[in-house]
Amino acid sequence: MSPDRNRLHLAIQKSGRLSEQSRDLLKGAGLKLSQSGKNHLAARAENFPLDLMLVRDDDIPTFVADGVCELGIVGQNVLEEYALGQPERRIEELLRLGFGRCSLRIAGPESADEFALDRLQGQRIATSYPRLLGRFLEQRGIDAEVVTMRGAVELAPRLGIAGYICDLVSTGATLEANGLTALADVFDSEAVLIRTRRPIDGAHAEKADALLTRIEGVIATAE
Ligand code: PRT
Ligand code: ZN
Repeated sequence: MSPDRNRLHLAIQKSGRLSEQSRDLLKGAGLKLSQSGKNHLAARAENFPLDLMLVRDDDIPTFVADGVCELGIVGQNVLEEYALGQPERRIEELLRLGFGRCSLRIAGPESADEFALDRLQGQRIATSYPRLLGRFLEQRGIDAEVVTMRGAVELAPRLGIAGYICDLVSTGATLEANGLTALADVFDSEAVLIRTRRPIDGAHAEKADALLTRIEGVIATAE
């Protein structure tokens, strides 16, 4: 997957909650996309000098920060969790895209009216977003232990790993199915278009601006 430097590169999620809407957005912007590359790790716009890199969403900030891809589409949750671990901001958020909306919430087995943030003092909270949760707790002076899990966070209370969880919620069905209630909002998120802060050379910068204008047009009509 060595990038063709004559073309612009945009990283999107290969398969998952953001994939289809990311592709639909680009098609809406008039791009004709074709599969290419082994294992479908890349796709090409036939009518615009743009290659898509199809990757795991967690890798998108790294690709864009390093300038391997000039642009990317990713959830603000993944972007901010990444950025909190970096000393310098190497990614610029260009545009909110209006899909992939969700909230990172603290949830637990009690009801919301029994709950106050102070109850988290000294507790264990399981999450895949340790930096976002850590910032939230620190800003509120709560001393709790953050337990990092890669997935299946909603099982942590039942397994006795942690008393509370901090996970993404959209419909709330997963929390309900696990006997958990949302208790506090940590971070609201949607998909965003991002751009590297590394210098993009002249011709590429013009292409990136042209693409941004097209995408802005799609978003403006959808609003
Ligand atoms: O393989 P890859 O690493 O690329 O994908 P992934 O499994 O890490 O991510 P994926 O496809 O699940 O989510 C991609 C992005 O979609 C997230 O980073 C968010 O920006 C956004 N998004 C929007 C969500 C949700 N809604 C969401 N509900 N991501 C995850 N969930 C999960 C949540 O973690 C929980 O398990 O869905 C469950 C809760 O959903 P409800 O509807 O039951 O509340
Ligand atoms: Zn992921």
